[in-house]
Amino acid sequence: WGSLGHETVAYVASNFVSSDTRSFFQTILHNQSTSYLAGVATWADSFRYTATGRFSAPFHFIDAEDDPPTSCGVKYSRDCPAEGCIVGAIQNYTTQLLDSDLDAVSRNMAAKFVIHFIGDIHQPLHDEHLDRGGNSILVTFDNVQTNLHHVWDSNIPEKLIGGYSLPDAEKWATALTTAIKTGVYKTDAESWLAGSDLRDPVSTSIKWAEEANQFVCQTVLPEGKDAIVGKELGGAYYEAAVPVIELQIARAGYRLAHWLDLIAAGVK
Ligand code: DCM
Ligand code: DCM
Ligand code: DCM
Ligand code: ZN
Ligand code: ZN
Repeated sequence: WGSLGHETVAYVASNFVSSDTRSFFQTILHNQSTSYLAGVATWADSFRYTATGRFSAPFHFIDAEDDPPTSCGVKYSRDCPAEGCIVGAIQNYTTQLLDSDLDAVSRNMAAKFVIHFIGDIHQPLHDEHLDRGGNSILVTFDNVQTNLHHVWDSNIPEKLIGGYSLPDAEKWATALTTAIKTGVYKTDAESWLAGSDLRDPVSTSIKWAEEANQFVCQTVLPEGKDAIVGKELGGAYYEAAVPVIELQIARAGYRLAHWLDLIAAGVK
């Protein structure tokens, strides 16, 4: 996701964490404000472009070697290479956070990675190998040239909300929070947490990746790549993608809150 998506996921999570969890992460992140999660949600995207952060570039995605739209699916053993992937990164940085002996600098970095990667794993094209997660599929969006990955990361969310500032993210998160508590997601939200097991972050997060990857076949490329190359995606394509993006941002935020609650309660 772009900054709007990541910051919205973080604000949704802030709305659901327990007060102990809030204090725990406000201390780790040295930020006592209500934006303590949103304020660091995009840090990992800047870090990966630095010399010291280069190692973390593969941690933002898992390149599922499936065959959309005929066949979608993610397999950890097949799709997570030695250099790492988003599922392995969630496992590693979650485990680090659970170690009470971890130094403050590493703890701060691990928290920022977990906050960011639980967002990215819910973006369908972060769970797809085809054309580098859609980065090589050139399209137009409202007459501007871009690529399919960027359309899902940023163009669609920003057209929906009308901006990408921190207050825009907070406003979107307020709407999604209401939808989870009393609206369209109320009946499903509890089921989003089924399978979240702090003792097994790989099987937990591979399920999130698998679920998002199914949207590659259903919504991202329902008629295959050739049907969208060079096409304008700001119309009917946008309309079909919006409900999937709203659902995935809501799920990411709600799951992040629960995961942070489990971590804060589980530090030994
Ligand atoms: N980005 C950045 N610095 C760059 C290039 C991109 O901060 N030099 C940001 C823009 C998007 C995000 O990275 O918000 C996209 O990241 P990804 O698609 O890898 O998740
Ligand atoms: N950004 C975004 N959507 C845009 C433009 C920028 O999410 N339409 C993000 C990408 C960078 C940050 O905002 O992470 C700063 O962008 P810039 O360097 O373009 O000011
Ligand atoms: N990306 C992805 N899958 C890949 C390669 C990249 O999901 N196989 C993501 C990471 C960034 C965006 O696409 O969010 C752009 O990546 P880069 O700047 O590395 O081209
Ligand atoms: Zn992306
Ligand atoms: Zn990222």
